[in-house]
Amino acid sequence: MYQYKGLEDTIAAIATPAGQGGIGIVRISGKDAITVADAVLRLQGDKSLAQCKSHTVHYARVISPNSVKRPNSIDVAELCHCEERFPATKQSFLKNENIIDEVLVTLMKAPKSYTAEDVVEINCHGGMTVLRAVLEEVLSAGARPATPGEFTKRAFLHGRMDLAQAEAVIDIIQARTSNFLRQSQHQLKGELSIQLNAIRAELIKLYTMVEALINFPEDGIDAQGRQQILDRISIQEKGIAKLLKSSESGRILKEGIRIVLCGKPNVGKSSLLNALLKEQRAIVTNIAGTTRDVLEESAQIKGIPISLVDTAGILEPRDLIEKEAISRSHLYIKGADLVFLVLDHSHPLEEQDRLLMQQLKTARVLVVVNKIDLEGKIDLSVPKGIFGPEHVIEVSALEPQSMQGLEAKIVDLILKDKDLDTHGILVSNVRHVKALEEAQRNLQDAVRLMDQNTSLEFISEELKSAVNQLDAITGRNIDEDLLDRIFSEFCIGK
Ligand SMILES: Nc1nc2c(ncn2[C@@H]2O[C@H](COP(=O)(O)OP(=O)(O)OP(=O)(O)O)[C@@H](O)[C@H]2O)c(=O)[nH]1
Ligand SMILES: [Mg+2]
Repeated sequence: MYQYKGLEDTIAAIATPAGQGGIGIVRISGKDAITVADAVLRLQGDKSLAQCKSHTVHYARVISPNSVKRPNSIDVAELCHCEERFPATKQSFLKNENIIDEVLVTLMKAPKSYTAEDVVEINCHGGMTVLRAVLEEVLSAGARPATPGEFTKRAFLHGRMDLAQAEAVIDIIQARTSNFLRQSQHQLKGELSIQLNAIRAELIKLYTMVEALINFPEDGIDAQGRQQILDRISIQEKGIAKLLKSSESGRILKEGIRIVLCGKPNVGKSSLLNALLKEQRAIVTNIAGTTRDVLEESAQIKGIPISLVDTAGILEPRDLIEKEAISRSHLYIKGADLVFLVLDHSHPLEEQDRLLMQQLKTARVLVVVNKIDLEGKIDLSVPKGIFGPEHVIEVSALEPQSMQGLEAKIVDLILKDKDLDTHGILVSNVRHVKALEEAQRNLQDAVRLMDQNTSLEFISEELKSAVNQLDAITGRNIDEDLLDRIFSEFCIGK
C-alpha cells in the first residue's frame, strides 16, 4: 500500500458539471466525511448522519452554522408554514442558522463506497451559486477541496480498483462513441487487468525457475530444459503482441480518425462533406472556389469517431487569403489518417487532377469519383493505376445509397485487418501501449538470449523488467509523480 500524502484529509468537491441542472452533487470523502456533513446538515427528526445506517438517503437542509439570520415577518410566516412539515427548519431558525438549500443526502460508509472511505453525497438544487455555497460550508466545516481525480485516486490507493481500471473511469467519462464506451467498461470491469495478471503470473513462475537455476547451478539445465523455458517465454510474448495489435483499433475507437477532402474546385468536396454529415454544413454552389477556408466537422461512421475536413479546391491563389487557405489545406493533408481525392466523373481528367494525384502518391488515399449520376467522361485507369483499384470508389453526393457505400469503404480501409470487436479487450491508453512495447522487447530479448545460450542472469533480468512493465500498467509499481500526472487528467469531483 502507498504512503500517499494527503490521504488522511477529508476532501470535498462539486461532482456534477458546471452549469444549471436538475440537481448538483457535492461529494465528501474521508475519515471525517460524516462529521463534516453533520456540521452543515439538519436532518429531519433532529437525527445526525452518524446515527444513520450506511447506504441510506435522507432529506435535510444545508445550513450555514456561522451566519446570523435576523428574523423578519416573511421568515416568521415561513416558519409557521414549515413548522409541521420541516421541524429542522424551525431548529435552524431558532439557532439563527441560515438555510442554504433543501437537499437529499446519500450516506455510504467505508469500505463500501467509491473511494472505500466514508462518503457523503449532498444532492442539491442544480445551480452553481447554490452548489458553491454548499461546498463553502463543507470546506469551512473541515474538508479540503479535492484535486482533479482525487476520489478515483483514493479508490485506487485503497485497493478498490487497479490503475488500469481507474484509467477506464476517465475513458468512460470522455467516450465519444458507444463502441468506445463499451470497450472502456470492459476495462473498468478489470478484463485487461485479468489478462495482464495471467501473463504476469506465468512470467513470475519463469523468473523464479530461472533464479533457482542460477542459485543452484548443480541442478543444471540441459538443452531441452532451455528450450522449454524459451517456448514458455515465447507464448507470453505472443500474448503481449496480441494486446499490442489491438491498440491500433483501440486508438481509432478512442480518438477517431481524420479524413481530409481535397480536389480541384467544383468536384463536390463540400457536397460530400454535407452528405456524410447528413446536414447542410458547408456552403455548396456551382461557382468554382466556393470554399475558401478549411472547415472541420465531427461525425460518426459505424461507431468510429470521424473528423471530416473540407478544404479549398484552389490550386493557384488569387490573393493572400487563398494562399493561406492552401497552406492550411497542406497541413491538414499531412496530418490526415485518410485523404479523399475527389474527382468529377462528368469531366475528363485535367492537369490539376494529375498534379494532385502526383502530390498524394505517398499519402493514404481514397479516390472518390463524384457525380456518377451525370454522364461519365473521366478515364479512371490513371487513378486506378496510381492508387490501386480498391482505392477508387464511384459515388454521387446526391444519392444516399452512394454514401452508404462510401461509409462502408471508409471503415474497410481504416480497419483493414484490425479487429474492432469490442467484446474483446482493446488497449487504447498510450501509457499502456508503451509499457506493453517495453515488456515485449524484454521478452524478445530473453528469447534471443536463451537461443544464444547466454548466461541465465541476463534472462532473469529481462523477465524481471517485463514484470515491472506490466506492474506499471496495473499500478502495482508506479511512482507518486506519475500517479499524480495520470489523475490530473480527470475532472474535479471524480
Ligand atoms: N449532379 C451532381 N452534382 C453535384 C454532385 N456533387 C456536387 N454537385 C454539384 O457540384 C457543384 C459544386 O459542388 P461543391 O460541393 O460546392 O464543390 P466543391 O468541390 O466543394 O467546390 P469548391 O468549394 O469550389 O472547391 C454544386 O453545384 C453541387 O450541387 C453530384 O454528386 N452530382
Ligand atoms: Mg467547397
